[in-house]
Amino acid sequence: MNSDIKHEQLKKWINEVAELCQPDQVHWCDGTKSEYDQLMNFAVQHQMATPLKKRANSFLFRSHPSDVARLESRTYISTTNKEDAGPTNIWLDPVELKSIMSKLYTGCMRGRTLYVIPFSMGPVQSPIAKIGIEITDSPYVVCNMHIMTRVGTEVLKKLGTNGEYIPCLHSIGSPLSPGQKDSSWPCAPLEDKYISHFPEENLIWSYGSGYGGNALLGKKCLALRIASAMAKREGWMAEHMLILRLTNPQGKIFHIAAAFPSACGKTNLAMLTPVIPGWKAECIGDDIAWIKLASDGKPYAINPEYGFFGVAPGTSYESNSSAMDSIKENVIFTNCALTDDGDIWWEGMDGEVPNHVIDWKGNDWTRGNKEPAAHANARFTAPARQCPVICPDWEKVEGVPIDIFIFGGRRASVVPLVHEAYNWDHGVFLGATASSETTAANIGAVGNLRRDPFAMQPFCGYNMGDYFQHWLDMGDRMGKNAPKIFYVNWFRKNAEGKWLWPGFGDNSRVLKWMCERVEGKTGAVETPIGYMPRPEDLDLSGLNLSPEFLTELLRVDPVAWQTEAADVEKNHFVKFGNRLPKRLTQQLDALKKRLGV
Ligand code: GTP
Ligand code: SPV
Ligand code: MN
Repeated sequence: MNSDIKHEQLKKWINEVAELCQPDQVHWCDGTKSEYDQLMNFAVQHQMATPLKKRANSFLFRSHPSDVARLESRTYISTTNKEDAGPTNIWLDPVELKSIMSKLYTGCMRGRTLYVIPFSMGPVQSPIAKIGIEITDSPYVVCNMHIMTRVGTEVLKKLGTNGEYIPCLHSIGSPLSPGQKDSSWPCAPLEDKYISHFPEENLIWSYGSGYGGNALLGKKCLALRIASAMAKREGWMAEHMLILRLTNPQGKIFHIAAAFPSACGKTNLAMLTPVIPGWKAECIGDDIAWIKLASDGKPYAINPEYGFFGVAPGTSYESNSSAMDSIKENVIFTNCALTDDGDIWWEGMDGEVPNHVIDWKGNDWTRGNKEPAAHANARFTAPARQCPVICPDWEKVEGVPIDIFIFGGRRASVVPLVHEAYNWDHGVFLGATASSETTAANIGAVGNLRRDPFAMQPFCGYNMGDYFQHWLDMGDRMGKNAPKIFYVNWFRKNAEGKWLWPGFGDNSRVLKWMCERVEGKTGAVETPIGYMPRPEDLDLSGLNLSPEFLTELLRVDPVAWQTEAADVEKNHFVKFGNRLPKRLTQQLDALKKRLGV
């Protein structure tokens, strides 16, 4: 295969890495089903994967208990000047970081195969797409990349003899000595794990973890961290956003892009089943949007991915039937529980809790056990084309025109169900000050309130202050074509800790209000934080929501919001120093004034 590769610079890079990492062999991936099958066979034979009797061509992997999610504390943005990484990223000097990692990479693939994965983020022929080459020593990563990205010879063909690509070097960091038995999820200890980005040279080096965004480098590393820096330089946007198409009963189409932090509802909203008669929703993407302004002045978005890497716990026919129907076959499950009849299970699935399963650690688990059977960040990897509500235009090379941007997060209190920005700058302020409770999608404390601007806190590959400015600049360029901006919170709770809002399919009620706002067909009231629906502006037909719950969902507590504003000023905006756009300070001042501060 190597001899067929016409791209000299690519071959040179592969040879250099092979010399450094010293694998037993090099395999160029062609993206075919037979390649996938061979790798899965290998994983099954080496007790890394369990084939599932109940789901065709589907496999369960159990990760090492130390390697269960993204690792923000070991994720680096490495730029020449520290200020260019900004206050929200962990920075290391590129020379120092490369020296540390080169030592780790030395001989790290001994006893293993080096796989070269040519992949495209976005439909191969899309003008918005980008090519990456991931080197990895993990068959699990190769199989996941097969599902999550477009892999194979088509990509190499497009690359030609000198095409541009983003080099993504990954190793699990666990060489094998001759005769050594492999473990079922080899990885390196925490202190040797590095997920490193060099945005000045569009380069990714990841070492030591085999899980999710740490290892499937097309996703967060390329499509968000590196792409956001490229987008800033080149005048487009790389966002942590789902994309969905909503069609109203009159047949009018709306495209919505929504940014929520990890494990805060993107996959669920992307696939929602509207509860309001006559409204139809179709999924275009569930995690990432790449957006470019077209000649008509509108922002067009593509989903750069090819599959879903979705949170398993909580997914059920009740909450997300489209996700359940997407995962019937050809799926990789990670850290789910295994039932006695050879299926997967997790907390929140429909039906009875099984009496006995093998939990995500591989141990016997019986009903009533205090520990969850599936890890809270257990995931499914499924081809997007298997989604029953995938939009027929999901692979349209020019993307779809966005009408509405939504920001949001997980807030048990203070933040109402929905509010609308007064204008673009106010919308950018809403994005820039977004906050959420932390989730199991990252290794670390869960439930801690933090600012997560634009749901990009862990994913912006450059100074977040400059990113805010980029949003303002894009708005200026779009002018009257700029989408309306909304902010939602599906997660407000009452004093007893109960969700006030049913969520999931009922979120269509809120989307309907947004679409009618775009059309100028429905009312709203001005509040200090933005426009909000009056109870009568929301379509609540058929919903059994108590008046007290509705009042609480739409309540804006001025005192609590004064505290929010003070927190933004004293703990958030200060971090950005002179990189904070003046226009956002003006928005904060205007908010304070509306709050009477
Ligand atoms: P990442 O893949 O990490 O980026 O997550 P995501 O933003 O796609 O989140 P996802 O849709 O997978 O939802 C995460 C968790 O939140 C799941 O357990 C869901 O069941 C739950 N969830 C999603 N939407 C809602 C909602 O509207 N209301 C409530 N209460 N829970 C929700
Ligand atoms: C997220 O954490 O936002 C994810 C999962 O989508 S991972 O691919 O691990 O980043
Ligand atoms: Mn995500």
